[in-house]
Amino acid sequence: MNRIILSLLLIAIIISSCKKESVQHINIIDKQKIAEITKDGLTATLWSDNTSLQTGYTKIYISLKDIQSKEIKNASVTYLPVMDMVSMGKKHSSPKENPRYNDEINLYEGAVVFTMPSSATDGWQLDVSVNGKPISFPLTIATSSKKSTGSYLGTDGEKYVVSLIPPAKWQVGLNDLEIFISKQLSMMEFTAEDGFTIEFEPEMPSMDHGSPNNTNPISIGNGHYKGKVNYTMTGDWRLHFKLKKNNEVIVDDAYVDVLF
Ligand SMILES: [Cu+2]
Repeated sequence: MNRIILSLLLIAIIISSCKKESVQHINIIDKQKIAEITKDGLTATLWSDNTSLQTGYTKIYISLKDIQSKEIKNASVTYLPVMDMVSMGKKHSSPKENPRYNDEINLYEGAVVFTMPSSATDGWQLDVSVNGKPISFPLTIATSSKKSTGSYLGTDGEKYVVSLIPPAKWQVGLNDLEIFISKQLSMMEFTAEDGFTIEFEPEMPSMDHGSPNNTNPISIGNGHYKGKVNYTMTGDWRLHFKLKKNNEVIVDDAYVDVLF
């Protein structure tokens, strides 16, 4: 009798531990679905980290399925963000990073810097090319509560877009700081810009002080620059970036605002 109870108990333990394991193996996508289009047997789904898209540097993920609902992981995918400014009779693009397949999340991962919000008349679309086939997603872009990107005319006559890459979370003390710099080549073309040295200064405008022990962002390639910001308290912070080339100031004060 005792043996039967013991073996039943053992079986129960095995079953429950098996259950636990299978639950852990389920791949949960913690992304929000933005839009989905099926065209010529291809289903393309856009995903984001947030429920709504806002101005600033924004990760945009995409998943692709064929007509048999099989994941397509090896397509060549590009993004072209387009804003149609009907009120001014012109179209323009914005900085972007073409998506690449990320095995850890089973999604293609790219980014777009939305430089302005949608309005009643002017709207954004994301033109996606999958192995040369075009799919166009209309998007609504809200205004970010804090300025997280800006366009600046450099002393070299070039136009630059400087954007904060939002971290998952800010904390009091030292934080990783990453920004993305692009040069505007034309209304429709932007390119990542690596050649700057950057002087960085955080400021608390409401209290008229900065903070010590910050690290200037340095180029890590593809227009990305990485440094450290030291927040001595929570509240409103303004991050000032002076962009230099060959010791010459190109942009005196590119800045973004942070509240946490
Ligand atoms: Cu616009």
